Amino acid sequence: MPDQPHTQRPPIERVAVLIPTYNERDNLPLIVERVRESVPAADVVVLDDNSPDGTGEVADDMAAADPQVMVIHRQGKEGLGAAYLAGFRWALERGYDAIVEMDADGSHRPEHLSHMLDVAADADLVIGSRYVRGGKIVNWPADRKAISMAGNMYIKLVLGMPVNDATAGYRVYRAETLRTIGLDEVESAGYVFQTDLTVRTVRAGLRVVEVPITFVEREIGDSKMDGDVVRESMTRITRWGLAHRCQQLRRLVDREPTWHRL
Ligand SMILES: Nc1nc2c(ncn2[C@@H]2O[C@H](COP(=O)(O)OP(=O)(O)OP(=O)(O)O)[C@@H](O)[C@H]2O)c(=O)[nH]1
Ligand SMILES: [Mg+2]
Repeated sequence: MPDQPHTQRPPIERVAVLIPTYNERDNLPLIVERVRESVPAADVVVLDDNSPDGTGEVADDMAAADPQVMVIHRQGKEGLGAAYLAGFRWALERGYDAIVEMDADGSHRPEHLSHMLDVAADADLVIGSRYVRGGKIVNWPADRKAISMAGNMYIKLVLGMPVNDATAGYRVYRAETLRTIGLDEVESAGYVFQTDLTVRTVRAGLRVVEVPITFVEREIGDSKMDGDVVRESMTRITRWGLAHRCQQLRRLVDREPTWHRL
């Protein structure tokens, strides 16, 4: 997206990598180990929704063995957005400078993170993007790719957003960004949460930078994506788009017509 005037941003010293989990017991140790190797200074915070497969206990064991691994246990499955909101509040209260979103299933390669953090030195939100030059998707069936690409095109069109991968779940937020956009007003609890926060960040006039990543489809465990996710996203995005256009129209109508002055 076009460069906005660069403002002086404070250095990023403390980083929290938030990993939401629901039934990821086999994936979790692998991803945590990769994050700890790739960015040793970063703390890892698992956000588990009381997974029936015992992911929470696996996380507890890792936390007991490593002071840089922490766990937030939530009561039950309330959605990805709700888990992230709890994690954001937790990290903001503890003074982290940058807060990272990363899936547990290996789709978001921790090996990209160091570069994303470097880019965040001069950005308010860094998105690990599949849909900029150099971005790749490995092992997605054609229909899944088509749904994701069409969804992103729809978002660009309806919301007039200059972001190519607004649904992406691999991100670095500066703490100040999360404070500015106001988390208390966010209602999206499911996957549409990602688009919601992208829109809020762009509309707040903050600097969003997309860096290309290679997204790798999960090899272990089951997806939590379903038709409801797509339906919820489309309904909300259409509603936001209409509300935005109505607002623009109202502003236009309220403006004093120039022919009055002729
Ligand atoms: N805490 C929490 N985590 C969730 C919830 N739903 C999904 N997740 C986690 O969010 C991440 C993304 O979920 P996935 O099922 O991989 O969704 P996806 O990446 O869109 O779908 P796939 O391509 O099939 O993997 C994973 O780490 C999940 O375990 C939830 O309700 N609560
Ligand atoms: Mg996944």
